[in-house]
Amino acid sequence: MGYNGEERAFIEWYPRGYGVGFKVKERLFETQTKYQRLELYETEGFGKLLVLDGTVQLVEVGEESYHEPLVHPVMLAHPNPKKVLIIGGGDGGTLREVLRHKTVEKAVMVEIDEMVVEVSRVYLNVERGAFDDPRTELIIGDGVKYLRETEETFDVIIVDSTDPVGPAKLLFSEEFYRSAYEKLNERGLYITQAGSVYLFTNELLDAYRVMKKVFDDVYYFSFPVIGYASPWSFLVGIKGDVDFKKIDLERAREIELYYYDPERHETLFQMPRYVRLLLESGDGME
Ligand code: AG3
Repeated sequence: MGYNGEERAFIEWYPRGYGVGFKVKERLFETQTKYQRLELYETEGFGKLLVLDGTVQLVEVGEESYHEPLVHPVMLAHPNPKKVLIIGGGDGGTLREVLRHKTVEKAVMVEIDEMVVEVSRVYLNVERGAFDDPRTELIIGDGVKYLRETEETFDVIIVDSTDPVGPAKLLFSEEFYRSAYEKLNERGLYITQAGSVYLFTNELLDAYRVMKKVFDDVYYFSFPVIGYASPWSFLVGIKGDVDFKKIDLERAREIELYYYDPERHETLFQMPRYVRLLLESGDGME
């Protein structure tokens, strides 16, 4: 894990010694926030790199390869997403993509760590005005508690958290899924990032099984994300009458996209064969 000053590289180490790294020009800073260790680097070719507790959150060049598939498929599968909740997402990239949808009247973002928001605002070219959008409501607080207690309901809930293996584990619990289900409107979609397909396969399978207990339907998909151990997995929970395999292409055409291709939506569902079989083997179980 970490920064190798000699080689001037930052490498994130995954299980079994799999590394994802960037050559860096310099470390801009490192600090311990109330919740986690935050590091910021200037990389050689990918802009700034944001690291939390040793894990890569994003590089500026290519962050859309994560934020686009996290946001647009669910937004375009919902017939009219007006109210959206984001849990985590402190850098503002998810919020920025949500606000590109004209249907959105209100986007609530609940981030636990104010420092991540502050650092991103000042140093990163990611939020691009999203925090100042009049439709945005930014809450610094605990997403689990917020979801349990809020009286508001949402069309889409997006969990942009750290991995299912660390402090964010609670966001992958049955209790949390149940409060999300409860706070979705009659028709709603829930999406969470679910880790590296190859390196966190067990966590992905666990999350899928638990989500199946709670949501009316659950879909999985993967996407190659720059900066993470790809392919990266995403899980979608459905409430009510929504078909995640179908999206609104007309609305999609109003948004210029670089990575996620709405005209090839069906290619999202591509999984390595053994993972698909593992996921499907749980389908019949209750
Ligand atoms: N949220 C997802 C971080 C997961 C990365 N995991 C890892 N590198 N091990 C990132 C925040 C982007 N908005």
